[in-house]
Amino acid sequence: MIVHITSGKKRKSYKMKREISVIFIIFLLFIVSSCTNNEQFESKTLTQPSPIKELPKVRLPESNPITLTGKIHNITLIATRYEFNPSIIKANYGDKIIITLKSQDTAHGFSIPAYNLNQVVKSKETTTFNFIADKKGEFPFGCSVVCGRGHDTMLGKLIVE
Ligand SMILES: [Cu+2]
Repeated sequence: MIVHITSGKKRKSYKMKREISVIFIIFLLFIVSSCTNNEQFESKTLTQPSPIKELPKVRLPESNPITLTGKIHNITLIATRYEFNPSIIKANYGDKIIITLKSQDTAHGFSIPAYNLNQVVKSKETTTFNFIADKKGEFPFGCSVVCGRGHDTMLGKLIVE
């Protein structure tokens, strides 16, 4: 093909043109291949469920990180107008508390809002329930059934250390 080209200048310009065209072809090939890759990727995502990505290693808070002590407090709690006896319940963090709530007169309730606990005992009946002392601190409890004039003063305290 370069038979008729005689001058060095012409040969040089031809060489340059050839180089440019080669670069251009490579560039075209690159574009075409990247386009076809994209198409393949798109069709993959349309027809196949995306592969499950490994979740980032975030340390989630444990749902119940409390270590149980194994200790059980069996408490008989007498409810009368207008007091609980005992009015103070002490436990250590992680203890289990079993309360036998006895009404000696009318219906009463035993409510610890901080523990989201509310148990009602019918007139002169007994009810038993339990919970884990999984919050540290001092938590007031009170009667949750309006039992008379002094109902609002029918209070006690749970102390978890
Ligand atoms: Cu009451």
